Amino acid sequence: MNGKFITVEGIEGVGKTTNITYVQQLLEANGIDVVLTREPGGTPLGEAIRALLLDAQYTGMDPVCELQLMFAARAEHLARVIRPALEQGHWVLCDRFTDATYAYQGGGRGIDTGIIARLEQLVQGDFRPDLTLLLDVPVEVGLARASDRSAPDRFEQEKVDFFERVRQAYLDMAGEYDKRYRLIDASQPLEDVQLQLATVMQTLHA
Ligand code: T5A
Repeated sequence: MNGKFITVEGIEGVGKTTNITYVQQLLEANGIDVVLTREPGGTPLGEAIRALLLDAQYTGMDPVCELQLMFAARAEHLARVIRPALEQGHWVLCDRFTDATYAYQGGGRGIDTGIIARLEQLVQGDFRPDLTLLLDVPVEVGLARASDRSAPDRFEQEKVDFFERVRQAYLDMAGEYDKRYRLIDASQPLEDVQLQLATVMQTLHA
């Protein structure tokens, strides 16, 4: 595959959606064709699964059901969008990917990471992101930003403890996979966050 696969991760309200288009602009300014996509979602079937996953009427969904829906949407996304785009030489910029599963279903829900790794192997084989931008803020900052913006979805109804575990799982992965991860302090004003992102993306071209 010719293109690079870049993922953007972090807890709710950290600024992924706000900043991913900025990263897209940085890449496009360097003449790179970018496919912007998201998880769960990214395909018609994936977006239908996303609607089920975020719908607050399914509060209390069984964690194993939730886990399998994440990977079901991902299999479709890989087959129809991500792999074909990379094979055509595009770079793919994805708002969340499998690290979100390790963080939310692993860290947050407490599902054994060995089980997640088995599903990851089934769905992805050895395929992994080339770069992961982890936007990090304290949980209370992220939740306040998210709640200012819209009514809470099924995940946003979780308690602070849940998001503390999710954040810690992300920080643990950033430590373990330090070659792939770049940690961005997203508690700063937006201009400072974007300066950090521009610096990281510059080193990618160098
Ligand atoms: N999920 C997903 C799993 O459990 N497992 C998985 O495997 C996957 C793939 C998806 C949900 O699914 C879960 C995780 C999620 O709960 P989502 O909509 O993709 O949901 O994710 P959310 O985190 O809910 O997305 P949000 O839109 O809430 O958060 P963002 O995108 O991080 O934040 P954004 O950009 O919308 O910004 C939020 C607000 O903050 C402001 C923005 O203007 C906006 O109003 N803001 C700032 N304000 C001040 N300073 C800054 N630096 C700011 N940056 C942004």
